[in-house]
Amino acid sequence: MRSPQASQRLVLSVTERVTAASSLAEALRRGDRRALARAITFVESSRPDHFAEAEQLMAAALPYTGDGVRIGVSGPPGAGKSTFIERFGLAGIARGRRIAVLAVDPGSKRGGGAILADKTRMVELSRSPAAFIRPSSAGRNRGGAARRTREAILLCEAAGFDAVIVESVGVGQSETAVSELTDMFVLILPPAAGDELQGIKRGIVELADIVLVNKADGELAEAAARTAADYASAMRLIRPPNPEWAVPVRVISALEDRGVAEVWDDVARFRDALVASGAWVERRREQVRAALWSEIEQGLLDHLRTAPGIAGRLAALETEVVMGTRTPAAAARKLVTAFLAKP
Ligand SMILES: Nc1nc2c(ncn2[C@@H]2O[C@H](COP(=O)(O)OP(=O)(O)OP(=O)(O)O)[C@@H](O)[C@H]2O)c(=O)[nH]1
Ligand SMILES: [Mg+2]
Repeated sequence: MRSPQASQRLVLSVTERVTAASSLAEALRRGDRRALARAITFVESSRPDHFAEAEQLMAAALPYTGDGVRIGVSGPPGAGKSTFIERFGLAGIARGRRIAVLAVDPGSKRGGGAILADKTRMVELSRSPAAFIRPSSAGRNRGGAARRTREAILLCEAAGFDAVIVESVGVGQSETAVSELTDMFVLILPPAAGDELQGIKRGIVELADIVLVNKADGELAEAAARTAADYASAMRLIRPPNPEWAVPVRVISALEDRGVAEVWDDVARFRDALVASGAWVERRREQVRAALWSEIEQGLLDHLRTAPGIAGRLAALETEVVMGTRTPAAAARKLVTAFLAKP
């Protein structure tokens, strides 16, 4: 049994933690960037003793979220995403916005924090007091990465950042994950020859709300214009994600800062069009609904995997399935039944 002092100590420490979380939430609301960084560290933490604080922080932040615009920026490695975001972010600040940049790598299995930090230096943007830049490592599972980014976006909004830009590094699943977390999906492409163009997956182009062909400068200018024309005609064959919005395809040079600030006008027009039709709100509702279900699935699976006696049964059933002596469906049913039968 616990001694009275120990119980008292426990009570105190819980109170202390609640206080710590609420004073962190207050600092966050004042727009304190260090508090924001600490808050994101809490929600990214996989330490069980941080879960309660993280949840309290999110609860305190939630009422102050939702007014900003969430912009996803994706594209093949080296397309110029970071260079674009730096210029775009500075242009946004010049227009009176506060800009948060989150760089995520949901596809990578490596803990990419250090690599990302290196890639996302954005020196000039990071010097501005109206900017917050956060590289974020992928963590072990895709669901987890998406949750952390979703919560980091909300924390940025609660801290008064009215535009949150999410850069996804790499190609593949990450684009889909990012488009599920943001209001608007910006696809950045390098100039490319016609056959290279095939390499960009159709599914990714279909997600784009705006396509920017970057590096339209110097020797690459002509190739960029050609690429943009090719995409513009390809886009006409694709059903746009939003009927009220014709996806613009444009050439820019992030390096020479041409065509970049204008993207803020696209953001405003896009938002107006989708708010007017109701699609803006619907997209966000759909996103949180999907997130709820993914959390439920994740939670149930965690329960299942750690339930006493289940791991052994699972291994045995897996062997039977692999040996072909039991069907996957029958094995799954047996496992779930055993799990639910637990007292
Ligand atoms: N010529 C030219 N080069 C550019 C332009 N934008 C970026 N670059 C160069 O392209 C390279 C990659 O730029 P990044 O901004 O790091 O590209 P990224 O898409 O963020 O790259 P990853 O994050 O590694 O996928 C750098 O050498 C940039 O200087 C541009 O508009 N014109
Ligand atoms: Mg980058």
